[in-house]
Amino acid sequence: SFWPKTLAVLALFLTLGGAGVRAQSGLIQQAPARRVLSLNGSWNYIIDPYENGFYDYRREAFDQSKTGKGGYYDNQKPSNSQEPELIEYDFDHSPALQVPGDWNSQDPKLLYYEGTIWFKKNFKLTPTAGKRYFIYFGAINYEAHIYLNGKKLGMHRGGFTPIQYEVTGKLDPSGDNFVVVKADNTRHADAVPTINTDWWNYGGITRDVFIAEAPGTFIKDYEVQLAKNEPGTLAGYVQLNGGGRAGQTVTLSIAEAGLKQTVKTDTAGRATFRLPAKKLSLWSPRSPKLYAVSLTSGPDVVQDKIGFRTIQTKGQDILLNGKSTFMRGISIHDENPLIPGRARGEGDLRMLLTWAKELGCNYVRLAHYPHNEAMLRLADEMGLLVWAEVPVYWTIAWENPATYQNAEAQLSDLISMGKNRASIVVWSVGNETPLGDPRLKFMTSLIKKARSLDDTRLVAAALELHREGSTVHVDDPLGEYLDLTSFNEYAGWYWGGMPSEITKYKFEIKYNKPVMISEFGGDALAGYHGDANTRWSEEYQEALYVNQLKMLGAIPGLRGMTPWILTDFRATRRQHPVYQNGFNRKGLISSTGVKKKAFYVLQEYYRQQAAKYD
Ligand code: GCB
Repeated sequence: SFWPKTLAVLALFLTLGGAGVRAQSGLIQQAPARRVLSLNGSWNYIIDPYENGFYDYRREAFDQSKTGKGGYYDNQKPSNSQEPELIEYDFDHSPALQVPGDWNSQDPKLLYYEGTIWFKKNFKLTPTAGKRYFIYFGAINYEAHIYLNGKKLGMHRGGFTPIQYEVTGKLDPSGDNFVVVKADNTRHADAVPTINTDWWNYGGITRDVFIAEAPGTFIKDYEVQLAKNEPGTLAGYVQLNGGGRAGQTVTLSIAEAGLKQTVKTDTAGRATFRLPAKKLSLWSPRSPKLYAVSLTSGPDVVQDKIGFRTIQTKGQDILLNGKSTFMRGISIHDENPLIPGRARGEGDLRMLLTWAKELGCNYVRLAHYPHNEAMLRLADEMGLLVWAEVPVYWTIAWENPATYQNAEAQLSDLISMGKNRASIVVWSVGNETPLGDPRLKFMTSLIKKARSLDDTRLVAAALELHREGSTVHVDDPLGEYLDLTSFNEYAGWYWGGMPSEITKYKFEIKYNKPVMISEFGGDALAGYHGDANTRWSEEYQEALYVNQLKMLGAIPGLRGMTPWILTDFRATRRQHPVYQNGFNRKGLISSTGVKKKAFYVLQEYYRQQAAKYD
């Protein structure tokens, strides 16, 4: 018939158009700090490569059918009747995986799995009248369909940003509830990221899950930062959500600094404040001062720990709190090489950042996608500047509007998640994207979006270069729109001969902006030794770092770098059976936690830079 098809087309249009991609309009700030019920722990799972739990045998989705029933999200159990129904799945007798955690590193048969896995968890929660409830997932890779007590809450695409749904009125008054997630990590050409990347496609519920409780009207969103170009002024806003949000008073207080201001919300429930704050100790890597900030409105109180600093560029300088700085960085994936799999908790994250500190870093590039919010908070606490990025990587479907919407939604969620973190100084809109007009339009739109959401931080992207003889040109037209000239540069590994030969290269850089080398490096198998020309040896990587640092030292505007990479990490494209075995070996630290020789070369260089700048 006509209608169902039209509706299906409409639904498809809405989904592809992005309306189905965003789970919500704006994330709740500090959701984990509210009264929460954690849903971390064991979740029963069912591997479902044919998606039998989602489609019937005519390939019609159960959750689109008249009854909406029939899918695994029903969590059906045989009744006690004399003629029990045929049910061909049973969550309660299925094995369990730990959440948070990717599935690949938890069961050898799932190492390469790409497709659907269903997860189910029972929980006890008796809702209190007048309270509101929100279910929150830190991240699910990649496409997630989420159901509570058999009813669909929504669908979300994007493997690295939080998902949150209001469940007020949907919890069972008896207190017995269950949540089912269909997680599907199938790669798609028009997805963000696209089919081809150089990291493992870890699937599953990879970050924390909880239910947060809030009063009927609550502080949903806020920003508390120094005003742009006015380091002596605090500015920001509070957004209330719920009935009666207009005309409410909101109090911002930073007791330690003796700061307090009470403001009233407008008809939309938004209140803005501005107050002189000349005596604040500014946040910096050397002194990562965080203030206890409290926001109060009616019965709702939110506490946060926030640092205050300024970041700007002037000519080729990067000014942190007005002072020229050199960003001694390292790139990091959201992966614990020792598992190996996605970092699962604060211990893993602290291990990674502690290694970065040991290297002498004041800066980390959290590549190539949004990392855990806990990582951003740790960077605040430990004193590390952060480059935060969205997975607009390599060959994105530049001309597909739905792909753009998806990328923009991920960028918006990243900025929403990170806007109160002093550590974050750079929003990166992508990595090594190929030149072309559709790409330029896509990327400049993302840059515009980032600036519209946050005009206090720098916007960058990891660009590429091209060569003519021994001249290296950096003139990507995108560079015009960015605050940094940041590019990846693999002399001595992918091009340019042996490490000892690369110092002959000279850089021609089109833009008068601070130069940031977003990547360089080469593979070394820890414990494999040879001379400086023996590829894969620690000595080769060591020589590569020595000569890279010499070569880069000749760039007058050089103001920082994030070599590739802190630790070895799993990557499907790395097939060499002796040296790689499914790992990218560009780590300065091996997959067993051993520091390679090049680690000490960079550490010494950073010691010298720190002496010069700090
Ligand atoms: C790059 C990519 C990074 C890769 C790296 C490599 O340029 O940005 O994701 O892992 O090179 O090792 O080739």
